[in-house]
Amino acid sequence: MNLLTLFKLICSLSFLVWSCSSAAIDPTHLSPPWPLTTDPVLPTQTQPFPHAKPQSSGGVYASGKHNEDVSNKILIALIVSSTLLAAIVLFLSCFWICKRRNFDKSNTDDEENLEPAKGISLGPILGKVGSLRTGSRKGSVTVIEYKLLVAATNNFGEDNVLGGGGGGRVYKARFSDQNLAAVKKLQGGPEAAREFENEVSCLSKINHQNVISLLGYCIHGDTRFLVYEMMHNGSLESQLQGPSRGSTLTWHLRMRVALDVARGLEYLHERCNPPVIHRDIKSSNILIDSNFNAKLSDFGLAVANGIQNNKSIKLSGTLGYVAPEYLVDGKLTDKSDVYAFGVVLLELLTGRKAVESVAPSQCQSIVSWAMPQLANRSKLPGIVDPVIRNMMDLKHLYQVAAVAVLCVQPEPSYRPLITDVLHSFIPLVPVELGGSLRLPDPPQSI
Ligand SMILES: Nc1ncnc2c1ncn2[C@@H]1O[C@H](COP(=O)(O)OP(=O)(O)OP(=O)(O)O)[C@@H](O)[C@H]1O
Ligand SMILES: *[C@@H]1O[C@H](CO)[C@@H](O)[C@H](O)[C@H]1NC(C)=O
Ligand SMILES: *[C@@H]1O[C@H](CO)[C@@H](O)[C@H](O)[C@H]1NC(C)=O
Ligand SMILES: CC(=O)N[C@H]1CO[C@H](CO)[C@@H](O)[C@@H]1O
Ligand SMILES: [Mg+2]
Repeated sequence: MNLLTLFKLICSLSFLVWSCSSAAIDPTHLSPPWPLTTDPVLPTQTQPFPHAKPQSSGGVYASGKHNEDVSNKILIALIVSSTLLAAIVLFLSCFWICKRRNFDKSNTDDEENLEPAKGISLGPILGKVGSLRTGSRKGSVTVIEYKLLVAATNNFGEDNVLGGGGGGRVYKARFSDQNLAAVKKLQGGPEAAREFENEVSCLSKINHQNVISLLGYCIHGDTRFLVYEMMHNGSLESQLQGPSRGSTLTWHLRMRVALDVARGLEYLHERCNPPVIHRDIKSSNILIDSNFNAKLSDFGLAVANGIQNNKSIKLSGTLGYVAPEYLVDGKLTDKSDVYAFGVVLLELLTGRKAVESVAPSQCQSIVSWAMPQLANRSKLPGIVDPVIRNMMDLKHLYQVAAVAVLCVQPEPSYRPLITDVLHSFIPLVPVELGGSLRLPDPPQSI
């Protein structure tokens, strides 16, 4: 609504007030002073009808019964006009509040849009950390000053190390009391540079609850830094193989991790355009936040599905998780991620590592170890991680084992799509953890 129509509305309303009151009260019968003209709130009412006042002030005094009638009319007129007045005031203030709100909103939108352009200072990253926590905005990635990283990580001190893998170490960074982040330091040649570029371009386009958020990056000489949201409960691998040995991971939490990973992969495979293949799904690349949300990380190897089967894509991945057809022929599809998901599922079920060393210089993959026992219902409970053994519904265990068997099929076309996997996990995860399972009263521990 524009201001002109508003003005017209007010004018017609005030005219209505005036004509109502003059209809109820014959001005010639009024005793002075004319009540409405003394009202300072509606000074304009005398303007369009200047004759009203002289008429009223020169009015004839009535008496007796007729006088009572007149004061009744005045009362009615007063009630009607003050009601209308109140309505107008209310309407105007509503309109004003709405206008203000819209104005404020568009203002903050502008600020948000400008934010990434400002770059390079502490302000944007802190704002970004804050806004990503609410999960609202599709982030573009900020360049972060090197000296800021040095200060936040205590000069990359030993005490700040969160972990380390093939690429480099990961440090805890504290930008302020509230704002923690994880900084991955990548050193090395063109290989690392390519993975860095790949990860930045891939993650800056993705905003999903089960994919890690990239807050920013930094290039300092030969060294590159990726700054991620902090994942307080570390990786799935450290949860399973670390000091707690998976004892904090109940059956339902494990099912939730599987569901979250499937959700992240479903997003990459089915809802990204072009579809993305992660290529490095493994328990150390599944990170867990303080609410026990699981998210996918390490997109350095991720490729768009369009360039699959390109022989010049270097064969890479992690032993134990790589699908056989990819290892043998370099054939790469979304089913390679499904295979790796199956391996992670076996880790969740059994608590074992993807590759165990059974003898000096001899390894056994979890797939070849578990396969013969997964298909036999009487053997299955025996291979479940001892810390959760006998703590789940057996029917659920059979179902999860069946999904795992399908995912690690050597023939890719026998493996399910991640969408099908995702839908089979939803009924196994309690409602409070993001699934659809309603636990009986009293609630079992989750
Ligand atoms: N955003 C994060 N928040 C908290 N901890 C993290 C974060 N990113 C990584 N880590 C920790 O750092 C460890 C090392 O991660 P990194 O990705 O460098 O190595 P990796 O996954 O073990 O092996 P690879 O180099 O093959 O990926 C992880 O296992 C995890 O414990
Ligand atoms: C295969 O990948 C290389 C580099 O990764 C690229 O130059 C080439 O065009 C790709 N070929 C096809 C058919 O996509
Ligand atoms: C399943 O395992 C049990 C006990 O180990 C064994 O007796 C049985 O023959 C197995 N069944 C099949 C179908 O392999
Ligand atoms: C199982 C586990 O490690 N849980 C921890 C996850 O992180 C939160 C917040 O840091 C801790 O309170 C939990 O104990
Ligand atoms: Mg990793």
